[in-house]
This record gives sequence, structure tokens and C-alpha cells, in this order.
Amino acid sequence: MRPLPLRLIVALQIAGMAAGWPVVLDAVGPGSPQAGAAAAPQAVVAPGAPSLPFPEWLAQLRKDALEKGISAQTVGLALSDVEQIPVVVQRDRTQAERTLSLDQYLKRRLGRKTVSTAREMAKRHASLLAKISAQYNVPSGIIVAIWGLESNFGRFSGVRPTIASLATLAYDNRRAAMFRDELFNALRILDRGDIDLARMKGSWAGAMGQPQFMPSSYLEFAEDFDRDGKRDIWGTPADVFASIANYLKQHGWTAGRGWGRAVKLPKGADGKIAAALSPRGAGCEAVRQMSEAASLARWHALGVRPAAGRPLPKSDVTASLVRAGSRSFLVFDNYGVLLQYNCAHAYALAVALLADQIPAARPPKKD
Ligand SMILES: [Ca+2]
Repeated sequence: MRPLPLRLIVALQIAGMAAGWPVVLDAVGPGSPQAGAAAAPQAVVAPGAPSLPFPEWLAQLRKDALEKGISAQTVGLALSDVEQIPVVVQRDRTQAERTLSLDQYLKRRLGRKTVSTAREMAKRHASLLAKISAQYNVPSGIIVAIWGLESNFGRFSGVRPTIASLATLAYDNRRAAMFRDELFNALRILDRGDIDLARMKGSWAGAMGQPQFMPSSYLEFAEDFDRDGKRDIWGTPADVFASIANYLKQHGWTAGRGWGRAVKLPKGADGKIAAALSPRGAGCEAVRQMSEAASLARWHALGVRPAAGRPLPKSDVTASLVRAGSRSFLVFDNYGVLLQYNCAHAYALAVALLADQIPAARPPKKD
């Protein structure tokens, strides 16, 4: 049996590091084909040459879109003058990366300024967040933390035109089928009138708006919370927060359970734990690295104790161990929901640890 993964290496794009937020965020998002900021270095597959010249390929795409029921108006508007964006393919191929330890990564992403901005934003939107949190049964702190990490609290959600980015990646051979599907999904969104072509922007890899939803996630999980008929994840806070909350709710967030706790392990615990519990072995990479779930009583028997403060809850919840750099965590099922937003421990822990520092939103008191 292999010991639990002892060290998680986090790859960060160099440009993203330099810019602080924006480029890191560029590729992060639920369902995003790039795990973005937290992606493990990825093998680059040399693509074959596209079989058709781009204009002919585009003509065929227009035909296919019409056959899929997308309106002639949308096809004409969105697919007439599309040009490839060379930098998109470049980003997809080269993904300049360097590795940071998870400790370094968390330190960078959870600086004092981020925490204070998160608290300020939670206060500013308290009334709305309280309402959404109650309706979807997702903590407001988690919503704010995801929003903050995905778009720097709404300040940056990507400048790439989504249709052109997806067309570029669909024409490229590396993952053509997946991006072609997402392109059709993006056209469906335009067809519904949720957003104008000019405002449909996001990351180079197609993740859109402040929650950084891929078009397929948008179609499934975006919400029109302010009921103006448009699911505006680009500029309407009510829709942005409710869409994030809905994504988590639909992926099984359980109210009142929290995400997990920082723990400390006794000396020499690794061998004992590795012998007792295997890594999960299935799911996305970050999930595979987690231990099997076990009862808190079992963890207690293995010598695992809370790192500080609150004791482990006395309940029948099960937890998995996540080893992250110098730190260890026992995580509950809700942590797995965060991994579904973006399957990387660096991301899920950043969200969880930021959320822990944001007081729950309460509606303002009425006089
Ligand atoms: Ca709306």
C-alpha cells in the first residue's frame, strides 16, 4: 500500500504570479478544462495539423450549429467574423509553470489584503448574501471566498471573447471535441439572450464571468436571482452569488456540516495511517490523493488531533485526511464539493481557509 501523498506541488503560471490575480484566474473554473492556478504540470500533446483551413472549418461549424437548432441570427452574428486568437493556443500549449509548495501558494493567495477585502465585501453585500445563503443552504463565507478567488471579488473575470477563444480551441486538435461542445453551449447561451456577444467574455479557456463557469456549467447551474430574465454572471452580484451557491447546492453541499478542520498528526503516524487507510484511487486527481473516509473516532484512535482550538466534533460524520505541505486537514463531504468546483487541493483549501475568516452574513437589522 502506498503511503498517503505527503506533498502536494502546486503549479502556478508565472505570469499569474507576477500579476497577483488575473492570469492565475484566467483558467480556473468549474468544469474548466484547465485546472488553472492549481493545475499539476500537464504533458503537452503535440497536435496534428487541422484537417481543414480555418475558413472552411468555420463554414462547416456554422452548418453544424444550425443543425443543432441554434438560430440563424445567432450563428450569423457570432460565427461570421470569428478569428483565431493565437495566444489562446499558445497558452494551451505552453502553460508556463513553476511549482510552489502548497504552503507558499496559500500564503500568496490568502494575504492580509485578500482577507480584509473578503470581509469588506461580505459586509457590503450582507443583505443579499444572507438571502442567498438561506435559500440555497450554502454559507455566505464560502460564496464570497469562491467569488474572491475566481474573480478577485468581481474585479477581473477575463477579457477574452468566449466564442473566439472556444473556436480557436475547437479548431486546434488537442481537445477539439470538448471545446466544440462548449462552443455550441456558448451559442445556446447567446440564443437565450442571457448576454450579448460583446459582453460574453472570460478566460482564454472559455470559463466565463465572475464564477468562471464553462458554458456547460452555465447552462446547468447559472441563476437569475434578481429575476430580470437574464442570468448575468458577468455583472449582476445577485446572479453571480446565486449561481455559485446553486453550483455547490447541486453538487451536494450539506448545510451545517462545515468543510473540515486543521489537524496535527502524532510523530510516526504516517506509516500507521497508510497501513490503515488507502488513498481513494478514483475520481479526479485531487480526490484520488485523499484517504478513504473514516469516522472521527477512528481518526482519534490513530492519534489525529485538532491543530488548535475547537475539538473534533463528536458526530457520526466521516472524514478524509488531506496532507498539504506542512499542514494536515481532516475534511468532510463538503470539501469534496469544493473540489468539484475546481479539482485541486490548493484551490479547495484556499476557499475553505478564506471562508473561515469571513463572518456569516446577516441581514441588516431593521429599526
Ligand atoms: Ca438576472
